Amino acid sequence: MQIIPMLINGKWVQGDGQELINVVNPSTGEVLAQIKNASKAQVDEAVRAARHAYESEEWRKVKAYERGQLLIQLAQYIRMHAEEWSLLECRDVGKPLTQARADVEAAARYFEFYGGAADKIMGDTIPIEDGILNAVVLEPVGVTVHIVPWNYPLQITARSVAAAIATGNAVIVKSAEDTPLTTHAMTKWFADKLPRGIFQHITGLGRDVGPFLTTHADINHITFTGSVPTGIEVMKAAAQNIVPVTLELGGKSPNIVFKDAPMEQALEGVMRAIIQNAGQTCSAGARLLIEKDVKEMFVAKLVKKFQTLKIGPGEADVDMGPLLNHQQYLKISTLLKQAKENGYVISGGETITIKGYEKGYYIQPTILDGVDANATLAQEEIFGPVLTILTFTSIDEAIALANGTDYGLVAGVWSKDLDTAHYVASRVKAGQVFVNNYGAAGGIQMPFGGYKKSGIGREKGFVALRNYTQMKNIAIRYSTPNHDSE
Ligand code: TXE
Repeated sequence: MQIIPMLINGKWVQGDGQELINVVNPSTGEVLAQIKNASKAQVDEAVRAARHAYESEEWRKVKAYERGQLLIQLAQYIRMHAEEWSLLECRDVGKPLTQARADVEAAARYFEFYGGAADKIMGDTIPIEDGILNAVVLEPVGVTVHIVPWNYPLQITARSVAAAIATGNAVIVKSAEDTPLTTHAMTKWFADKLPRGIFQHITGLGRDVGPFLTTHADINHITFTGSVPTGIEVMKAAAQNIVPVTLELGGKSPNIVFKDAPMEQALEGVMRAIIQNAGQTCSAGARLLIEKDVKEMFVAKLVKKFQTLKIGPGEADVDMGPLLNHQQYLKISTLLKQAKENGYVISGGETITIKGYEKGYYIQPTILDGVDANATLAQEEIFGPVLTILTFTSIDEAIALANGTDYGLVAGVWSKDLDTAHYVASRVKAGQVFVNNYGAAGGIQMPFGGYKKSGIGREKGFVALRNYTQMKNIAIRYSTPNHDSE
């Protein structure tokens, strides 16, 4: 069985930890590979190597456009090996191949986008007075730590790593214990293309290895995507050394459907928003807010659509794959059991056993109705294909429901009326609002991040480059030669 090695200080090494941690294909239960925990000493070595590489003349001398070219080469390499990387992601996460292929293409686009941006990260000049040139320059922050979750491992690694390398930082990635495979593939590519220590990969259980990184005194930034409780831990750890964080912590995002919505598009949009990646998406459309007048019609059609979905192993390229692991499966099947006992399930609600794939973590896509807006099922992230319906009778009630959770990542508004759409978009507390679509095909270029407990800061787009740069103001006094000679 392959033990996925880490890349630390230019060397391929296994974690010092004794325990072998299985990396499992959620579609089949097959063990794909194993990892070991990095020790504190290994994390220290990685941080020291990153610091040394970052401060080196060798890295300083790499021109901005050369960093960009390197990232664009990686994008090209990813496209050339798209099928191989898609299969890795499909097996590691359990996602349908079509989704895995979209993730691989998105990763290529992140490297291309930030590769293109590398030599266009411009500062500013500020007028002060005659004899002073005041320049604002953007410098790299230094050593950046990237803690990646398991739901979109390749995309989420790519989006922050690409921005951090484009801006000239030294990067340490901690992959999620369940899904290290595509990060390992990326590490193999970077290994001989970058100076030693500029890109490193650490493996291990988050609760054990994560704090070695997040409490380290010699790192300069942490990008974390994951749950709210772990986000709080990361933020507390970072506070000890006044290290800035970018946090993306998921949501309970609403799709708000008005009676004048483009109905067929809304139906498809609402369904896709919750079944994509089996609902294990930070921006999943987990709540349907539906106007009372059209509820019966809309929900009847939605139930029909849900019931035609094909569920199965990722490699069969079905509509929906399994959940990621036993922990997620247990959590969600327990919630569904309670929902059934309370009479909320109007479609789905059962676990599924698929012949030949009995060890896979399959559940039916599920719709819940009758849940109180303040109940856990309508408030907390479930992170599975479970849609909770809430009903409204006025636009202000819709907005209050949309804003009535601790989260604020994404919202969808479905209405043909410009006034309605714009009014809602301006009042919903969410980092991204989509009108008559949901997700805008991924949106590499669009700032992404949350209001409230959905996080701090923004990823994606040009704005994310700011996460990895430090602003320095340089004021230069000069005098004219004639004045000097007087
Ligand atoms: O998350 P964690 P888990 C949510 C989702 C899911 C729940 C639990 O609701 O059901 O979180 O999933 C690393 N210091 N999201 O337990 O713990 C860990 O190794 C540093 C939403 O997987 O947040 C992994 O790499 N790192 C989310 C990453 O943090 C630590 C995506 C996420 O783990 C750590 C994933 C620590 N103390 C889960 N503990 C989204 N926003 O999309 C763990 N990690």
